[in-house]
Amino acid sequence: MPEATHVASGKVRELYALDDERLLLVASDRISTFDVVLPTEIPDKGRVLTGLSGFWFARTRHIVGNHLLALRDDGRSTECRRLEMLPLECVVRGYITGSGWKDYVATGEVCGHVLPEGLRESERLPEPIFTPSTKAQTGHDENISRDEAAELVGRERFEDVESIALDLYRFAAAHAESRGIILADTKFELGVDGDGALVLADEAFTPDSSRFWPADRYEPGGPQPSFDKQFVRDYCESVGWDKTHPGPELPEHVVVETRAKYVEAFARLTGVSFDDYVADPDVVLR
Ligand code: PZK
Repeated sequence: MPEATHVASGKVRELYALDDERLLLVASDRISTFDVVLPTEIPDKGRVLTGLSGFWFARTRHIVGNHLLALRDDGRSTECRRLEMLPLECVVRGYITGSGWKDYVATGEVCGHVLPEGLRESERLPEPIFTPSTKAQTGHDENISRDEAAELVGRERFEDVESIALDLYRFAAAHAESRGIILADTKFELGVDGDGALVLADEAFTPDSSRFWPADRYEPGGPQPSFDKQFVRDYCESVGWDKTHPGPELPEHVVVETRAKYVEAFARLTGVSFDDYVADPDVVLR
């Protein structure tokens, strides 16, 4: 195997080129909260997220093809097809929270979708909505209207993207709900392959790219506890951190509890124990 060339760094992931056609996506154990990467890692977080993406790629192929070529034995590295990425983030919201809630409170709309009056924070929407955003190189992605998104990718392409995005969300949200997890919203990236076909890339329906809420604690009318990061957030709030770099070191009990939440989400969603994944990552693809 020739040496891999580093091509990009995300907050918690690295991207390498294997050759002209293939990339290697490596998920680290780093964790970010309030947009800051913390100095303490969560053991196995990268393997949990890589395994979850693999699981969803295998189960959504009837909706759209994806970039996955192979999961490596380390459980955290994905060999994938190199694509031409669309210049937009595909966001689907089934619940009104985060920047969608902010926009709704200010305007009654999110990305041009006029929403019913009187929604409460975190309430389920009558129908999931596609709310694309721009890819910010630094800082926050910016929500854009469907018309602006259509200009970025072309009208016909836009309609395919929106329809695929909504189908993917509906499929994953129904599966998660049957396992006691609300998939409040999700963000993913699509690329185009050499034949001009749309392809699901990057990570898919992981806790880093989606909001997972425990269904048994769902209470609209305010922000919801996060399935995976709530211990981290609560600890960071308890020490009075000002949410600027650098974040606080996490104590061992917060690391242990948070790792357990990731492993629990993995097992609930995939039906596979995390130990079985570690022994053979391909188990999530079958
Ligand atoms: C690609 N990113 C974002 C992710 C980073 C950066 N299959 C693909 N083909 C071409 N480009 C990409 C992908 C994928 N996935 C994804 N940037 C380019 C990203 C992780 C770490 F540094």
